[in-house]
Amino acid sequence: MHSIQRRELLVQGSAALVAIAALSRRAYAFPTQAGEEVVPWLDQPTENPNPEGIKTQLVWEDLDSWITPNDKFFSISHFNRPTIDEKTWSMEIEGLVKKPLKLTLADIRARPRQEVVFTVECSGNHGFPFFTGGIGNAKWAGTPLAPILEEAGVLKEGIEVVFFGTDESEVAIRDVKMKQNFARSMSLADAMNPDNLLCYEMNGAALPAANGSPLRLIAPGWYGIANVKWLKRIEVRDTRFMSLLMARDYVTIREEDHNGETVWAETSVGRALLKSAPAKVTKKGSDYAIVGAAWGAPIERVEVQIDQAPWAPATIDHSEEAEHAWKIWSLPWANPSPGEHTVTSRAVSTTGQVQPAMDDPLIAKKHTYWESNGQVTRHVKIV
Ligand SMILES: Nc1nc2c(c(=O)[nH]1)N[C@H]1C(S)=C(S)[C@@H](COP(=O)(O)O)O[C@H]1N2
Ligand SMILES: [Mo]
Repeated sequence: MHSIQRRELLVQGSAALVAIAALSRRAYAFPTQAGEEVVPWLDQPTENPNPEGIKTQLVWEDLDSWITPNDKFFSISHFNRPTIDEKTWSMEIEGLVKKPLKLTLADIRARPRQEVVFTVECSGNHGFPFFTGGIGNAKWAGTPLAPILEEAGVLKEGIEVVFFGTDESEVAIRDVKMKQNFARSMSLADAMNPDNLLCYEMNGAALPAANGSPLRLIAPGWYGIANVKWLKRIEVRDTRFMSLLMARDYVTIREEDHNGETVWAETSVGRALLKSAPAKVTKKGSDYAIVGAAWGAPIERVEVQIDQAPWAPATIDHSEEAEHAWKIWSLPWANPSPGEHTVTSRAVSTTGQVQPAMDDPLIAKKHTYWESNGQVTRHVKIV
């Protein structure tokens, strides 16, 4: 830590002096310090109308660890929530492969183990007033998917890999009603990413039923929807796959401007997008601070705006970091005046992208609630 501080000091010169001064006052956002209180936000999520589908949302004020414990991790179910006996469970890898495979959990556990800390966010998060805690960060463990696809031997025509869950529902399109399993796909190139895991463990424990036991896909860098739970079957196909959750739902509809002409773009939700949110305002004696998280892309910095004041740079907590995990940031708030205030954060990526404001056309001209990565403003009252 000290050597890093010294290096930053040398590189960034006097700007770093200011940063170090802030660091020494509050080097780490976590853990919560003795005597520290959280000032609750005035704007609270509204009542969840779908408690079966959306469970255990993150309560931002309670964020006090980089890893989200399993019993506090959100879970989403579009269809039913299957309970699967892992002893009789197996999964097929089939379709356009030379050698179809049938793997038991023991087979999968016997393969090389790989871990990844990955922040999963539902692309609908912040898309509704009742849905603002569809995010969590866990250490996932499993075996890489790519070598399994290689072993099965994808045929030359194979371009698409479809992941089927055990959960099912009746789906209707036009006048056709059909029983469908949850299904999402990826291009073969995306599926072969060495980060993708067939995951059986979450934060050192067996994958909980709510999060996809006995096996789920973990696709770091993708929105939650790509991370298919309760896996039943993997199939390689020679065309793009247009399931309910690829092509009809989880579709972002956005007005785009093409030389003055409006074009309506419809895109399937896929990779995660740059985002941040204030988590909480803390108070210790008369010292206030704002703590938050940033994720979805490699983060260069996070800035915070209080009321209409200029954007101020937050300090990123480097004590716990991973490529696909959220970064925790904090900012001291000197002498806030009594009364109501707004707190907004924006993340800036290493490629210079800025998290869009709510009135940016990217957000304002988006007509569906998916991929709601606009800046989050919270309201707080200082007494
Ligand atoms: N089989 C299956 N997989 C699924 C889902 C589902 O309903 N069924 N929901 C998806 C959605 S929308 C999200 S956001 C993530 C959430 O993962 P979690 O429930 O472990 O938090 O799981 C995804 N995987
Ligand atoms: Mo989701």
